[in-house]
Amino acid sequence: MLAKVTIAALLSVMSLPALAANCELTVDSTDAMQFNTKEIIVDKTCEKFTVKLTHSGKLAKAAMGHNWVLTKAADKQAVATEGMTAGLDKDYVKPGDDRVIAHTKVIGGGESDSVTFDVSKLAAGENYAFFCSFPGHWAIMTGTLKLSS
Ligand SMILES: [Cu+2]
Repeated sequence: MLAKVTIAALLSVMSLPALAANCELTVDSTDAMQFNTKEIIVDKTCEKFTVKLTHSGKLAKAAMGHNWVLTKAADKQAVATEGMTAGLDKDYVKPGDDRVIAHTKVIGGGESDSVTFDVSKLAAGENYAFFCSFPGHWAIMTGTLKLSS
């Protein structure tokens, strides 16, 4: 009986780190126009979620700049297309675009930027997309984001 209780207690302690929600993620981008992740699941127990974007390449942001933009999947193409004309000084995001849930600034090689957003902005069952809105990048540099069920 004693041994059984001890094992149960040990197991519950061991499983604690797995239960603690991870509410931040680093996404790396490269000179080869890639993100290192294609799918992000946001734990619904997170109040806020932070994405840190890094750029492990060497090219300047005017040539191979990247940002991380989050929208509903259905809004991705329009937001990316309209963001393109906003220009680099607006981080290729149309000012005041309320379809944009979160975005970082555009960074170049060796740089990084972070963005934190309220998880309450995400709805269960909705399909979200993240992408880079630098001209010509959004079709390749993209992935899905969902709220955990
Ligand atoms: Cu990019």
